[in-house]
Amino acid sequence: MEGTIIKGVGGFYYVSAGEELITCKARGAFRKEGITPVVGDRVTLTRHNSGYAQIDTILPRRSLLVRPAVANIDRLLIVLSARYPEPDWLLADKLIVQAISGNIEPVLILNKADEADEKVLAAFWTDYSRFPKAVVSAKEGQGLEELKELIYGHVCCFAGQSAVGKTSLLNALLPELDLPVGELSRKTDRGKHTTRHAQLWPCFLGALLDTPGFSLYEPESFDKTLLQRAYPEFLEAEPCRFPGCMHVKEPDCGVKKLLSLGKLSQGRYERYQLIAQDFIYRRKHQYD
Ligand SMILES: Nc1nc2c(ncn2[C@@H]2O[C@H](COP(=O)(O)OP(=O)(O)OP(=O)(O)O)[C@@H](O)[C@H]2O)c(=O)[nH]1
Ligand SMILES: [Mg+2]
Ligand SMILES: [Zn+2]
Repeated sequence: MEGTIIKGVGGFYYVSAGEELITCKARGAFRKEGITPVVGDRVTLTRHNSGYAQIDTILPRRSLLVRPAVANIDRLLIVLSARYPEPDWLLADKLIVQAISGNIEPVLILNKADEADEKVLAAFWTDYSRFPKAVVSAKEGQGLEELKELIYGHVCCFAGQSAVGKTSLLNALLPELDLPVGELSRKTDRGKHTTRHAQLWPCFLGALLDTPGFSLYEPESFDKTLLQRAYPEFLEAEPCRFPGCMHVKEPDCGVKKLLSLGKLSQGRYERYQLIAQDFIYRRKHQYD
């Protein structure tokens, strides 16, 4: 039998197969082999006369994300909150890099448009002009039709810090779900991590995955093609002096020239520098 893992909690996997939802455990050998089934995985399973069904194999994945751990996603819906919490642009840029390295198309979503000021809106439109995107409000329903169009026919996963409104957007798109949403902690202005597990909801001829909010991620690799896809605006640059230029400290860098001509977003470039320097540091120390 074949099915899709829609949720995994405490060693149990809930697998949707046809019209059924089957509670499974993973084959014992997975652990020894260091394999972990994740939400979105297509699996084969066997049922037993007593006890839980067993996941026997994980079918080849067409994509894999590490954080959140989800498989077979086509699009990563990176949600930023216009306000409360303030948009975490650096996390968004890191998630773009992560999506691209996992072979997933990034889509930028600015939620809480009802509370957005002009500055945030302008930054969102310029910094992400080359990516598919939408400005929405889960609260007031703004932009939901555009969001639906971005989702239609794709398996999409929400990602972004706690309290940006990922679950609220899911509720706005699929009101029958009526999932619990959280508040902001008044003391820390941080989310409360209301969603605890990734879960997949089939809809719009594709699926939506809700995930817990999180705030840290470090990309593992940073090769040239990844860089070009995560920073398509760099493609406008003249060739750099060094072919392996990381556009950070090297002389005669086309990207820095683009910046000095005002043709590149200062914010995007500054955040790029942080991500690239981090990566260069980790590459240097990976065998320490
Ligand atoms: N003003 C406004 N508030 C919103 C909007 N969308 C969500 N919120 C509020 O933001 C808070 C957090 O919403 P959630 O949907 O729980 O956020 P989340 O991203 O799922 O958070 P985690 O599950 O913790 O990762 C709630 O108090 C929502 O009511 C919006 O469009 N406008
Ligand atoms: Mg949530
Ligand atoms: Zn360069």
